[in-house]
Amino acid sequence: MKEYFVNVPVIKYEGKDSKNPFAFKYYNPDELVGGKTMKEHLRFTMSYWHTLTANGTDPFGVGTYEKPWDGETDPIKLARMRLEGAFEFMNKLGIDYFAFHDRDIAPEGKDLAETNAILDEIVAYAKELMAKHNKKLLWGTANMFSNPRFVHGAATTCNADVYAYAAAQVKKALEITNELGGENYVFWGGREGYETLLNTNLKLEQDNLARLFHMAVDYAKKIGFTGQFLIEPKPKEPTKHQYDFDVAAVLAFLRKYNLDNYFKVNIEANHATLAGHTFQHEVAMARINGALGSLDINQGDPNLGWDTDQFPTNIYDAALIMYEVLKNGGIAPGGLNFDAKVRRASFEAEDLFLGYIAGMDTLAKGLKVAYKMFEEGEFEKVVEDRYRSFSEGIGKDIIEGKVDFEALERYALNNSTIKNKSGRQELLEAKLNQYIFNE
Ligand code: XLS
Ligand code: CA
Ligand code: CA
Repeated sequence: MKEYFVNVPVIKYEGKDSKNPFAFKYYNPDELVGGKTMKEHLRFTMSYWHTLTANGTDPFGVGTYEKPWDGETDPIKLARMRLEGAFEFMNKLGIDYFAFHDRDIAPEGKDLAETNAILDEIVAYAKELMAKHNKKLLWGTANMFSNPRFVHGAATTCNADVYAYAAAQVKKALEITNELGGENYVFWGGREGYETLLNTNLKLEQDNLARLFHMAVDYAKKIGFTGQFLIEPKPKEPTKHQYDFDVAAVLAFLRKYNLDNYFKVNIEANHATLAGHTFQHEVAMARINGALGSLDINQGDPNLGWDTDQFPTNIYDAALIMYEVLKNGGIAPGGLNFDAKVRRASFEAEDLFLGYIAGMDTLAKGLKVAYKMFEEGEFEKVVEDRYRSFSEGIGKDIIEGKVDFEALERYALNNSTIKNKSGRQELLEAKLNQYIFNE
């Protein structure tokens, strides 16, 4: 097969003192961390859209990225070249998984029938290349936000014809995800929200969204798709109010519509910060609710404040996220998907590899720091001690449901000395630094 990224070698682990930009300094795929290899812990995944399809366009200017297939005008040939490039890209980085939207891998035709036929042709080729290169699909999804038909939404549109189209598109996306052995299926509702309540039936839109999810669950059963369904929260962008605002909003929605047994969440770092949360908050919220599905690992820029989808280089986030993942017992069948793009000015094809290397090294280091924190249990012990009052006396009675308002009032009236203890945040943050510096 033709080589596309000719200036980039196979990326190997060279250790922390390496000066080679095309080498891993911390990600050593076969290194054991607590009985599992780094590769097994991290389940790194290539995002098809940012890596193969994006061109660096921003609201003020056209694309800048240079790609080996530039100049190819036949859309089918272009799709096939990108697919070949995708496998070379994964091979060179040692990434086993990819994730894609239906419209990333194949162009649309003149109508739905032709679009589906083109998709089938490309999916068949993807299946062949997956077998040849031993690659797996972490998740598939339907892009129901780029085409102008979704101007009023997809599952939350005011137009029933568009709703039917969206349903047909999800049906097909589920079929191809199943065909490629996808381990998950993601819903990100780019246009599922609203701009003004002056023209919006809030209840009908959310009821219809739930109807589409139920149809997806039913259809998955019908075709034997056993992958995990995921919803990806995001509070805004492109709509002002998106229904899947954050993990808490998604959980409330799932419970209201009896969907909580079928769905977990795919959490993206940059979406968490847009919702005013830390990434760790969102992951912890999902974990304690048994709903942690998968992670889109990137980071935003606090000075910009929009979804910049940058490669993750923040070691604090990496360590704290991997700490949550370890507490969760791992992330499988989800993974760590680089929903990240290089900056518009980093337009050479090599920059993409450098972005992945930076991200993979950061997460690998984060994993090692987190494993030490997890194994030594220092922070867990602090938390346990902090709540000790609930494991004895009146606290225990509260937990065991043995007391009511009257009993607690009696207790409070007879207890004239309430004493609190310091939360020691500064000490704990210094301890976290110590784990990071020493690992
Ligand atoms: C956009 C989302 C999107 C989803 C998949 O902000 O991150 O890329 O991950 O549709
Ligand atoms: Ca994402
Ligand atoms: Ca994003």
